[in-house]
Amino acid sequence: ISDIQHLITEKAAKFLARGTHSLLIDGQWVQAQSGQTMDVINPATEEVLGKVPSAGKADVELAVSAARRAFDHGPWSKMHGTERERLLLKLADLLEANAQSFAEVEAMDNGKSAAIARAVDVAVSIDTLRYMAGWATKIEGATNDISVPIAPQAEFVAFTRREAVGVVAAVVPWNFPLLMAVWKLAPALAAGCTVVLKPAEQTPLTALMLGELILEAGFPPGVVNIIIGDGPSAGAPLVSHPGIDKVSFTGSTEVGKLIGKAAVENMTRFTLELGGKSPVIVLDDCDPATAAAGAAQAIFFNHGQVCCAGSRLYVQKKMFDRVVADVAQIAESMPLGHGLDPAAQMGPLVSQEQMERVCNYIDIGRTQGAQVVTGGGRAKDKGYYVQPTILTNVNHGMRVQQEEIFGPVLTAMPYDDLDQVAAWANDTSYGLGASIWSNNLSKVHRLIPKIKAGSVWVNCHSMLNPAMPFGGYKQSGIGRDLGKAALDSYLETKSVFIAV
Ligand code: TXE
Repeated sequence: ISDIQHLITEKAAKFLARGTHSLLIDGQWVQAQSGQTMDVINPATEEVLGKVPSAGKADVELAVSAARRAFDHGPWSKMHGTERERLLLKLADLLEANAQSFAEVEAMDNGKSAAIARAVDVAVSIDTLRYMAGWATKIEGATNDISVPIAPQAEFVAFTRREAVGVVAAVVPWNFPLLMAVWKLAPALAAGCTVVLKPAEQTPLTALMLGELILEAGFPPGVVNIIIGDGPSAGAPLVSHPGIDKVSFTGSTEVGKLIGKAAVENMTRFTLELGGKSPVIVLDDCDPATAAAGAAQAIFFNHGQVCCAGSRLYVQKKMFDRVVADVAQIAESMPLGHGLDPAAQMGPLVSQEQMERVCNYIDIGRTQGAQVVTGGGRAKDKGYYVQPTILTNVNHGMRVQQEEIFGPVLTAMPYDDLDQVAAWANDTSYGLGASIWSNNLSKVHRLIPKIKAGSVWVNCHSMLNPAMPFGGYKQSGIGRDLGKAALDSYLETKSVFIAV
């Protein structure tokens, strides 16, 4: 810490200087029952940034019991929407006041730029808390004018109530650690649920900082519990616990399927936001330089570790060479460096494992006949950096064209006409996002309904807003984060008939 102390806020330095962190269970900071800890690694330096408890089944048990008590009997169960709204707004204000510290810790834990973390991760977390706070006072059922055929003379008052689903297990990944935690916490708390949050083991720190603000804001004990641990030891017992009423997961499709199966055993509700292989479709009427800049942003933002990253580029064949050359030039001019370096545009990938996985995919591409236009492997000797990479000469039979790489690797293919590109755009098992680059409104409108994806962006990519639902078609998931759709997924509907 002493080496970088001058680069970061006093609050961030103090937090990191603790060295060993704790779990948040029932309003208390505690160590794992087993006493075990694990290291948190700074991916830019490969050094240990701190230690966190490694939770297991016993800690899951305590956290779920605390959340259960808070939901069933605690003061939370008697708090009205106005009170939940006030607490969520207070949390947003506290996060805003500490935005820089959160951005710096996120940068060191995940590898991303602190400036981006502040402008995106932290800023959108604040917006999401404020947006969802508003829903807490707007949860409404409906009254119905009904008659019942078997008793036509009888009169009824009939209405629906929306009620919090209960205790939520929120399991989140490492690419946007704080933001993903907030995407789950904000609607769950607005709805009146209590939560056990499990951040990714690679990036647990900002969730723990958020836990401190949650206590400071005044959320009652047990309303939010945070356990740190890996998938098999902590995630699996959490999502299969019978005390959990709903699981909300963001992560790989592989683990999403395991979670879905475990949840169905207990009829636990679940929403899954999973992987993607999102196409970027460039039509022949648009400015090639603008499309290239957009395509580069679509894949290289957050080093390609974005579930809706634009990882497949399709350019109408007469513009293909020009657009690919422009994206390659942008890739080659992007400085790589650690998250606290203001000049760096791309940082390291999150972990050694992820770096190796991405480099392995580039090698698979080569072996299957892809041509490397730029990049092609690891950058730097220290830190988990991967060169921004573009592969051409690819086809839909190749693994690099079908599987989520989750790194700064773009595949590019030329196409002839709209029917062909629409078919190719849909020719993967995923369906999270897609972007269309064109000024021809009629062609754009003809393409939008053909694309099987939860989000379609026109002349932009990866645009998100707390008011706009986000989620996947096909194997990219079930259900939606954000928007009213997210709030609804944390509510049950009760039908009430009163004979009068
Ligand atoms: O994801 P995991 P990993 C994709 C991306 C990446 C690949 C592997 O392609 O290369 O997944 O990343 C928890 N029960 N995405 O292995 O395992 C885990 O502890 C319950 C896309 O890191 O899905 C973490 O908190 N939980 C993605 C979370 O699941 C389990 C973001 C996500 O980890 C569990 C991340 C289990 N059995 C990776 N096993 C996106 N769509 O944004 C693991 N976990």
